[in-house]
Amino acid sequence: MNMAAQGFAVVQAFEHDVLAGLNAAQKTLPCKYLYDEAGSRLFEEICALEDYYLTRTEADIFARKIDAMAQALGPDVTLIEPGAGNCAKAEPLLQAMYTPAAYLPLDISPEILFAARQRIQQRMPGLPISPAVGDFTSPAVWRELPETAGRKVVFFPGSTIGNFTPEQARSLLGLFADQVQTGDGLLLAADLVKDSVVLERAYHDSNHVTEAFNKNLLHRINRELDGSFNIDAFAHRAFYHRLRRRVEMHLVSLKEQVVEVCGRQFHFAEGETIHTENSHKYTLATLEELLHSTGFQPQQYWTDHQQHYAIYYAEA
Ligand code: AVJ
Repeated sequence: MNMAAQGFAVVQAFEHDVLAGLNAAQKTLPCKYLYDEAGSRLFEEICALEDYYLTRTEADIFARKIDAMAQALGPDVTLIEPGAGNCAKAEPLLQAMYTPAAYLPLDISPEILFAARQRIQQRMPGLPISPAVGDFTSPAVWRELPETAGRKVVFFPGSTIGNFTPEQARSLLGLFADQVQTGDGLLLAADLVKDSVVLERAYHDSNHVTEAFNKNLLHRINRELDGSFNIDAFAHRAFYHRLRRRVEMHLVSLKEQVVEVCGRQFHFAEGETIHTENSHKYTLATLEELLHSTGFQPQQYWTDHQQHYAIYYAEA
């Protein structure tokens, strides 16, 4: 697909998904649409918040254990990273790895991806880097990656797996498993179940950045799909659902109202919500179960002293 056709397909998918989501009994918007340019910037702001422990906890584990991880991965490995973004996490790992064979980052945002490629290429001139642009949940984008000899490791940090329901997570790891051979690896990070106060504070921060991040989706619909959302008539809500082991993010309608999107009308009762994101939490046991169910054998894991967060290395 050329860039213009791709852009058109992306707009159509957004329109289709938003209309379908707002027509559902429980109104829902797919969380991947939170990450447009403004949303990605807000998410970066979230990552630096005191209340949002995930990013710094993960960074701390990487900082302390990067050599052990590189050793577990082994020599001459091709590192494949779905949702790589600015590739900031892969860079120190590639530096610590023994003669990495290649780096294949995948992301929906070409600008960020190609800027990152240039940065890493400068610092590691001998490393072959082949970025692919697209949605990593779609098998098509994986077919764009070049064939490589030798072992491969899929690198999936950031607790991105948390955005997927257990069923979706199984099919995503199944898709990863389809890309690798026996003995190849998966380095997977996930946020762990913990005190609900800590969890809820991370998604309802006192700086209101997560609120802005959530509401940005309504701004985006107004802009791109001719929407009439009155942003102030919705509130940000985030709560930990103990049985589903996930933080759910919603936008709550503060009054009865009708909103137009793409010329269609949607009715909101007072208190009705749009479910915008899930952030699933794992225990070491449920994470290992997920890995096993998709054909990966857990080899080793690393965690912080509070066991807030875990990074697993598993092999197919
Ligand atoms: C990008 C999925 C890891 O679930 O913690 C953060 C997204 N949403 N605050 C997470 C998010 C609101 C984040 N992940």
